[in-house]
Amino acid sequence: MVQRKRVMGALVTATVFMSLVAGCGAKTTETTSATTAPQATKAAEAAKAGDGKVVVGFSQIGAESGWRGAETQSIQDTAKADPTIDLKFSDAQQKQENQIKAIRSFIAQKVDVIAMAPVVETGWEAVLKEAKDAKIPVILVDRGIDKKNEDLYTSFIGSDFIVEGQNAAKAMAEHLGDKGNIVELEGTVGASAATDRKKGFDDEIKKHPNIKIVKSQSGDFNRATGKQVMEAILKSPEGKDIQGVYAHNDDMALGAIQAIEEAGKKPGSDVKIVSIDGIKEAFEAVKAGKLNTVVECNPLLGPQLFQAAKDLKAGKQLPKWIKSNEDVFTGQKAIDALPNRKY
Ligand code: GZL
Repeated sequence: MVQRKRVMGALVTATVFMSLVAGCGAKTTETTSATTAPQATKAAEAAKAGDGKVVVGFSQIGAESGWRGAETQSIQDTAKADPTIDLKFSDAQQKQENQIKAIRSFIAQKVDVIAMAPVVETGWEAVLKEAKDAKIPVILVDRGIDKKNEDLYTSFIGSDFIVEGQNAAKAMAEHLGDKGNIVELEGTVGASAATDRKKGFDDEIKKHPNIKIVKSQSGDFNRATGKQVMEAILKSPEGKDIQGVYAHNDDMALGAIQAIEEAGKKPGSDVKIVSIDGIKEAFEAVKAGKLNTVVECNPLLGPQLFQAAKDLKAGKQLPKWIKSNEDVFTGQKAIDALPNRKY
């Protein structure tokens, strides 16, 4: 009788554990009702260990741009295609507090690796210290955090935003014939991608004294917001004499293009446009003569992320920065590349 009770007790424990793990959206193995006590415990243990899989908790910012959607797709598709990966994915809807909650949940689930795209650079110290205390390595994806917290993450997989900004400035100077007034549409305030794209562009454009940034404002990496900001600028005194727009991402550039057209001007000719990301729609806008240069920023980071997670689980060292290779596309080069663009 006691033996039966013990078996039942173990089965209940395993079932409860499995439903908890399943509730977190994890891929779990099915346990059969015929499982006896020792096997039930083994099944529960295996589920906790992710069946020898590499269990990665990823905190995604949200879905603010075409680029972000492409990154999410890459990460989810790569995990789906790889049976050795168990991905726990969380969408923070642009809120840092949701990212912090997700990271705490990953710590509680004892994942092997925590990955995150930090919406802004600051405010991560406490939660990343908790991850460090729990001996769970952290990989930053596509955005960075405060340099003073470099010891709180293992590796950053992403672009050199300063170089992207410099390349955008060089292209803008070329398109403007080295003179003119420009508007800068900045990304999310406090995001490393915005801070560094601004620094790279503004420092480079200083080498062209006849080019003036007459207005610089955040459009939050979002198309609708980018359009609204551009509409307001075009109605302002500074907006009366604009020859160029530099947008920190394609979505804001595409919003600005709409605003410029609605104001009766020709984007791509009256107003030169340079943006960063390289989503397909931006290449199509170049082909339509409405956008002049696209600086590529690679969002297809899924393969690199999961290779890095596997390497960490295998005890390998990672470089502090796994840098993306990127290109700059102007005019015919963009048109020729369009058919092969993957995002
Ligand atoms: C860049 C990434 C930026 C993209 C935007 O790595 O963080 O965030 O440029 C996205 O499109 O919103």
